[in-house]
Amino acid sequence: NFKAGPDQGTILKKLCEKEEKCFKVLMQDVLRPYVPEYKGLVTSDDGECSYLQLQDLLGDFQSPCVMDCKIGVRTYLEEELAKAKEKPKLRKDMYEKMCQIDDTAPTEEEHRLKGVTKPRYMVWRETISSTETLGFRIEGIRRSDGTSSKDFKTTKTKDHVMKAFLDFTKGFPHAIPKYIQRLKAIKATLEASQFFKSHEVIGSSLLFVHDRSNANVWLIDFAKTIILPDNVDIDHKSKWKVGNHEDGYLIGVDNIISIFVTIMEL
Ligand code: 4IP
Ligand code: ADP
Ligand code: MN
Repeated sequence: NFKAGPDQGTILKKLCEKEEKCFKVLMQDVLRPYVPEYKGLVTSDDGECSYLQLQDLLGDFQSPCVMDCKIGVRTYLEEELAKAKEKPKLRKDMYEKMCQIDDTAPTEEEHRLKGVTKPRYMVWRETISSTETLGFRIEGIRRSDGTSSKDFKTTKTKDHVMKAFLDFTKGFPHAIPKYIQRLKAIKATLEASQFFKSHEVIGSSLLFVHDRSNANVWLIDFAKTIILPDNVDIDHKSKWKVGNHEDGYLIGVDNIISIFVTIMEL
């Protein structure tokens, strides 16, 4: 997905200033062991582009299996919602992505306009997947043979998700208790984290990685993680209402833990 970094065991991700800010804070937070190490900025030779140099989380694995789960009940910023309300911008690409999955999903008007707003598309994606109900969704899985699948857009029920987790860990039973242990540590650390207390975490993922001998989980993708306004506190599990900034992050973590625990007891 990303370019290899100049230092061994690192990758380069296109700079997003919000994300850089998060990584800087995270390097000083109790969550540090659970995110890729941030090694600073790198500029391309022509000086055109800047990149975040991050620890390659796959670096210590041999033929890793990788799963990306996007966490939270909401996948767009309140700011994007406000913008769309103020001046609705129709997205043809999102309308087309919608039709590809279900050509009966757009309303008559949306069909006529051949466009939908971004929040309309994002909310629809949340409702056809497990995001709305379970607080997370599977974005993609890569198997040890290198083949990958992004075919989880309509994976919605607990049962359906569990089947996908079972398939992901098939042949690697040692990974399941390791994932549970790590997720419990992540949950406890989130509850103690000043970063987590002060940020709205949107569109971020948990990255699951295992091979024949190891398994681990990290928090990644802070491009849409933003600091909360001074007067706002969230608990990351209360219902989101416009303006309250809740993200449902802990709902997702709890449900993933509970699904892995169910799998382990099978
Ligand atoms: C994508 O929808 C993802 O939600 C992207 O999030 C999002 O980028 C895209 O918005 C949206 O079109 P599909 O997954 O259904 O293709 P991510 O980058 O985490 O995958 P943002 O910038 O919101 O994160 P646009 O506006 O970038 O197209
Ligand atoms: P984007 O903001 O473009 O969605 P992400 O940060 O979510 O980018 O990363 C996209 C994918 O790249 C992830 O699903 C994961 O497979 C891979 N990835 C991200 N960060 C790392 C990392 N530090 N090490 C290894 N792979 C990573
Ligand atoms: Mn992203």
